[in-house]
Order: sequence, then structure tokens, then C-alpha cells
Amino acid sequence: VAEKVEIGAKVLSENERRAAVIRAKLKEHRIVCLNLVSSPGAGKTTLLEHTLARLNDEIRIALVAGDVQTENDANRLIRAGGRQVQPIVTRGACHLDASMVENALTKIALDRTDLLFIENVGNLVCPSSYDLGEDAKVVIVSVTEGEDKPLKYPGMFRRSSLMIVSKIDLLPHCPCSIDMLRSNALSINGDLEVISVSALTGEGIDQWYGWLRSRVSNARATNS
Ligand SMILES: Nc1nc2c(ncn2[C@@H]2O[C@H](COP(=O)(O)OP(=O)(O)OP(=O)(O)O)[C@@H](O)[C@H]2O)c(=O)[nH]1
Ligand SMILES: [Mg+2]
Repeated sequence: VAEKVEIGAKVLSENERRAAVIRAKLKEHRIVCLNLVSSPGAGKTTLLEHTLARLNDEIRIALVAGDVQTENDANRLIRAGGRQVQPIVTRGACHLDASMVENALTKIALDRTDLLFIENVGNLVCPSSYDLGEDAKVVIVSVTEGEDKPLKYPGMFRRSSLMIVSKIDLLPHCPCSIDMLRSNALSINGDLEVISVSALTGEGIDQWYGWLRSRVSNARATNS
């Protein structure tokens, strides 16, 4: 008997199925999950180190740190005060997938977590296609990368909720227009929020903390 395939019905890929399981589990625990994506070296780990230093006593933070090789980032986050940090070494893969995250989450106490950061592998292409069960993707672009990056890698900017422009302390040394970067990003995704920060000087970083606080308090309010 030939199996009927429902045309038009969405066939979930294995990754999407697992991401949905993760999302449901995190929702059950009222955990806000953010997937941090960027090109290599844009400043993801540095931003997380500062975030831990500032918010660790206020918000219960867990972190999953993905890298192609080494556990360097996870170790940095532990040194910065991270209480629940899980490394994922992809051994060549250019992105995290939902099964890797699902496995890492078995080692995290979800009932003692309010906010989960997933630091993805530095890459502006592949991670955009893999749903990890996050509430939002946060794309970080440093001022040294060029204003055209949203136009060249539109998928990542289309799927992100927030763009952080990082390393703004370097603006005197490189010809970057944040206005142009912002308008390029908004031409791809008109709903994208934008925050400009320097982890080095602390400029703008309170806005990032405010954004995080409101996500966490909204999650508590909507799910309670
Ligand atoms: N000037 C300046 N340098 C920064 C800032 N934030 C990060 N850096 C530097 O940028 C480099 C890369 O920072 P990381 O935080 O390791 O970047 P990353 O995005 O985590 O890198 P990968 O995980 O390898 O993709 C380091 O040398 C940081 O010290 C900043 O706000 N200003
Ligand atoms: Mg890193």
C-alpha cells in the first residue's frame, strides 16, 4: 500500500524536531535562551564574561560554549564566574546543532536557570540554518568587519532579533559608520533591534543588560 504523503504539510527535519523538544523543555522551566552568533572573534565570549561579572548574582545564568576545537571559551566563562558552563567541541563542524545542545543540556540544572546563553561557533553562514530551540538569535558584528556584512550574510540578520555592534571603542581607528551598518541591517530585517557596545570601556553595555533583564522578567510574567 502506497503511503500517502500529505502535500503541503511541513515535514520537520530531525534538527527542527529536536529544537522543538528543547524549546518546550526550556519554556516549561521559564528559561530565556539566546543563541549568540557572529563571525570569529567579534567578541561573543568577551561580552559574556562581562555579562557574568555584572548579572551573575541577579540572574541565574547557564552557558553552552561551542567551538570547532578547544574548550577555551568554556574555560574563560568559568573563570569569569560562570556557575553552569558546558563546552561543546564540534571537531570540525562549523555550527552547533540541536542534538549537541540537547546533550549539553542534560548536564545543566534547568530548575536552577533563568537565562541560557548558547555561544555558537564563529561563522556568519551555517549557524543561521540550525534552530537550537532558542528564543532569539543575537548577532554580534564588530566595527572592524565592514558595514556591508548584513547585506552579504542576510540569512543570519533576517533570523536574528538583536544586533549588537561591538568594539565601538575602535571607531576612532577604523572607518566604520554605525548608521550605515544599522540601515543595511534594517534593510534585511526591519524588526531587528540594535545596541552598540564596547566591552572594553563599558560604553553602551547597560543597554544590553537592560535588554536581558526585560527578556527574563517578561518570560517570568508571561509564563506565571
Ligand atoms: N577593542 C576591543 N576589543 C574587544 C572587545 N571585545 C572583544 N575584544 C577582543 O576581540 C578578540 C576576540 O574576542 P572574543 O570574545 O574571543 O570573540 P569571540 O566572538 O568569542 O570569538 P570566537 O569564539 O573565536 O568566534 C579578543 O582579543 C578580545 O579581547 C571590545 O569591546 N573592544
Ligand atoms: Mg568565543
